[in-house]
Amino acid sequence: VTTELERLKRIIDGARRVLLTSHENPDGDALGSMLALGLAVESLGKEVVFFNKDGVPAALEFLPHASRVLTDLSPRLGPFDATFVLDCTDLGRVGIGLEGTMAEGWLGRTVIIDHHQTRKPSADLHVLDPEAAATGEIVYDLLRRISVDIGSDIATCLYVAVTTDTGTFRYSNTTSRVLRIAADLVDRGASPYEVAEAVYESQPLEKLRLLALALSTLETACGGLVASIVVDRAMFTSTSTDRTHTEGFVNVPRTVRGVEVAVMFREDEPDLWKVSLRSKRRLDVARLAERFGGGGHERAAGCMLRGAIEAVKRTLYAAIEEALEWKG
Ligand SMILES: [Mn+2]
Repeated sequence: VTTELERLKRIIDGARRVLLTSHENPDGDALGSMLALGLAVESLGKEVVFFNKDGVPAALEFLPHASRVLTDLSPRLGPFDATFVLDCTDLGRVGIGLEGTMAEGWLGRTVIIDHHQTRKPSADLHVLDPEAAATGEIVYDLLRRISVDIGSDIATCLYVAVTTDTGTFRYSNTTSRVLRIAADLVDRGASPYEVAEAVYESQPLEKLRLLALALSTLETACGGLVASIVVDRAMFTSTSTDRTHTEGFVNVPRTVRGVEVAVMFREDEPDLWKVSLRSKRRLDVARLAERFGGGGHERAAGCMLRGAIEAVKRTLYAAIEEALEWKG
């Protein structure tokens, strides 16, 4: 990672106009690390453009400079000398076919920065650190190395990145190092209370009404190792909500005592279910999701399944039982 950060520094030094982007359906780490790096590059006198296909979700609109994130990447904005893709292992996850644009040189040098390993390089430079809790942690390391002054705007963006990806320092990726980084970011102007209030305590009322309906379906399987909830189309209609309101729901069944795998079945189209999977310790849910054409990370993954809910549940539970080697 040290040599990659040096190469990244040289790319920044040599660039005049830079594009920053992150994965579709962005989370706090995707947007926080993207904005932090962009503001830092801008402070070095470069021109920066922020892009995310899906824009900024309401809960993250408080991020400094969030209003500058474009959702439309007009050709007139480029060409760029460099493009930084944050919090995704591959250019495809930006969601707009950037891979194809590369050939024309419009993106300039492409750099992927992520805290997950990849088997499939898709950019000129990959800065990957699976030891880092969040992409924001890697960006923090970079900014310290290139001696950018981390003011309160950048500190807030990076603090949001590391707190959201660690579940506010509760997940297994919470290290003493990321806690020290967070403390330093607070010293530089990030406010833990204001961030927590904006991210966790500013939910639209209808989202909680939807959660109440979803929780009424809570059930366990595999002798209590699995807990699941269902969000179907009738629930969206009766609460005037949509899929975006299910963000974070899968973490609720995860809190049941003894549960190893939490599942949310969300009906995106009639009888077409988006299955979100979260695990605690034993199960690699990315491998499980891959069996059904999905993917993700070891502790958080997803796939699509088609059919009536009872059949979809049976299929998934059988696969989990097999993976956990559980015998009922
Ligand atoms: Mn992340």
